[in-house]
Amino acid sequence: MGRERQEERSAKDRQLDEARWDPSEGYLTTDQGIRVADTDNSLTVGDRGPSLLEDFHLREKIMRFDHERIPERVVHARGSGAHGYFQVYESLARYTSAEFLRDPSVRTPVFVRFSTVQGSRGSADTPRDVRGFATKFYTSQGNFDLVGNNMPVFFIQDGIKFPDFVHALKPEAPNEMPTAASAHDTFWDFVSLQPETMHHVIWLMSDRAIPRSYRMMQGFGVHTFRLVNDDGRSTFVKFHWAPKLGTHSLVWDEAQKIAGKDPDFNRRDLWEAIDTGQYPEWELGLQIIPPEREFDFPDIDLLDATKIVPEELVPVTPIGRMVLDRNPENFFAETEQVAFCVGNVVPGIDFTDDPMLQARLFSYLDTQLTRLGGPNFAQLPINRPVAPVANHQQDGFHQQFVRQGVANYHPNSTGGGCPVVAGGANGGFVHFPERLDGEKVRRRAPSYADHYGQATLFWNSMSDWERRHIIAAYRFELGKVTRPEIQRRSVAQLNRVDHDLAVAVAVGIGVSPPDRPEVDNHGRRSDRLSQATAPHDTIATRKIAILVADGIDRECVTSLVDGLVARGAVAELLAPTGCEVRTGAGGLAVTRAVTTVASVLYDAVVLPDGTPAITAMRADGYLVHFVAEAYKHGKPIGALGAGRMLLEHARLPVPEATGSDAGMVLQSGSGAATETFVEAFAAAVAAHRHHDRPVDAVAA
Ligand code: HDE
Repeated sequence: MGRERQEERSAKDRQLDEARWDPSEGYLTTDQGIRVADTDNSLTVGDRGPSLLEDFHLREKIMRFDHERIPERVVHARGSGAHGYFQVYESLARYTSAEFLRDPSVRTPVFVRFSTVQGSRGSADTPRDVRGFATKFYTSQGNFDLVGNNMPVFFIQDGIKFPDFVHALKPEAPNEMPTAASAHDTFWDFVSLQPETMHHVIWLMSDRAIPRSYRMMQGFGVHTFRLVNDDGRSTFVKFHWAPKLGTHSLVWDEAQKIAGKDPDFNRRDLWEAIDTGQYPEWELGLQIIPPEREFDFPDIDLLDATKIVPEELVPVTPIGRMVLDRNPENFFAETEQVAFCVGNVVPGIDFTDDPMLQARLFSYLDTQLTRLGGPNFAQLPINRPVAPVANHQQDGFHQQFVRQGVANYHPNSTGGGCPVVAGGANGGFVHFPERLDGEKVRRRAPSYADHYGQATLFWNSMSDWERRHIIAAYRFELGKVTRPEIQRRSVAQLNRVDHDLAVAVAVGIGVSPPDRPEVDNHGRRSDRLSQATAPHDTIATRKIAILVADGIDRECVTSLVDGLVARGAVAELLAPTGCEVRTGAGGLAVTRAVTTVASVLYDAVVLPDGTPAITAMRADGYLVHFVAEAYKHGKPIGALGAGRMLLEHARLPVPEATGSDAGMVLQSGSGAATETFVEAFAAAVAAHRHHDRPVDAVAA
């Protein structure tokens, strides 16, 4: 059976192969297959006369162009996708009858789409925002969609509030501003009036909202789901994706500048990593909660999407690995047309009564009708399951198949009774027979009442620098709010999360600070919430700028490149122009002119030895700014030999001679980079950012 299922991946590939259309050969034709003799000139009466209606090629070409756009997603409009596979480590048969979670030999094909939430399809990649992390598993039993985010909670507890929340978050109605930003009145008005948002808002104000890369962020299913095994036993689970490269962020000043320098920053990063064979990987983990423990967690209702279950209470069990190894061939056909649906589950995975999850079950199917123009979107190549499809659904806009036979109803005898229903024993989906009893009510459960405790938990769990960033983010966002009453109300809400936080934010935005705590901080923390506790052990795929100019020391540069590339980093030589630079030992090719990029697009910078080169760089404002800005953003900076002169010129605090301090790594003397230097510099890059510097881009 395992061998057969190895075929699933190639089955999906074959589907996509069949859909592949290559118009790059042969004659140009109309949509009707008629060869076109001239596509550059309309049919006119005489050289300068009016165009003729009978010009079918003109009419068709313009008509098709006029209708190229489809409605963008209501939320998560800006996204980037990739193909790959998922493989479970060992059978989870004791928890689930889902085949793809029971057979470790199976590589289940997946398509993942990452996204921002607020901005339109053409908006930049790096606003302060939640990131979507949606995965479609094409399993042998049908499609399973895990439509998650990079934060483990959501703003609201009941899906009926989603339209209100999204209206408040999106650009404001009169002027469609601001694009891709929550820093405006209606968002803060809503969240300050709806305290259940407090927990997610503090995540949004943290560095999680500005991931360095889609490849370096966690993913969460958010809701509690059920796994159901062959015996019908249900187990509650929460899904967690952990990136192999660690969880890393940008700093806010940098994120804003990237939005101008390279609005496609995260999209390009994902594309290039896959294109160069550095395939991103995540480990899928589960928090596994047996049904008898459902009510074991004080202040946490498992059905409340604004709450986490801290990993100290329920650890994450790793269950499998996902690798993304193929870029889409056509953005529109794949990334834009992919239709995720929370309701796509396979036997062995089931829902809970979380009212957010329940509302989503309706919304994701419904929204595609408008976005993809009718009910046949599951037939699109990117959405088609690898499992066979057979039913009595028919017709509708854009039907792709020519249905055979007369039996389009059930029961039938005209088609021999087919297709037949499966029943549980034959793999039919049987809903978990949850026992329910209750009155119809419109009422929020009392077990959902604590709106602040986990926001406080998050705040308590942060390192000093993470707290500084959070304060700066609140100050930035609320500083942009124009109505003082919204600012004051927001500070009052924060005073229920943590008094010091509220005071720091109030002072920053010019609101009178609260004089005493509204509630006492409970003092609890969960260390896994801090990015400072995440592993920092690799420099794989980090982009390192090596600044060069005429007169740079060739041996120094090549030893650096070799040492960094050997550790998996991407080293680029940036020079004042795109021409090769002169060295004592011949010309040296450069990657690109520094003026086409900026320090914000790199993880670290190195200044190799070479007195003539460094002397010239000191007179180049672009290069001096490059280094100073990298310093301000906490990035590792390496300097060898004469390289330190540029740091001194930029008035940066430089460690004495050889050594390293707060991510500044120096090697004195001339010649090749030593192993000791490369090792120390790599360690500084692996640490990601150095927020312990006297000059901080986000001092709050
Ligand atoms: Fe979504 N959400 N959502 N959402 N969501 C959509 O579906 C919705 C929620 C998430 O890359 C829409 O196909 C409601 C939570 C992602 O294509 C829409 C509610 C989480 C994506 C929709 C939520 C998400 C969407 C827009 C409250 C994290 C992008 C286009 C009940 C667990 C999927 C579409 C992609 C997209 C509705 C809340 C994640 C309108 C009603 C919670 C990653 O159907």
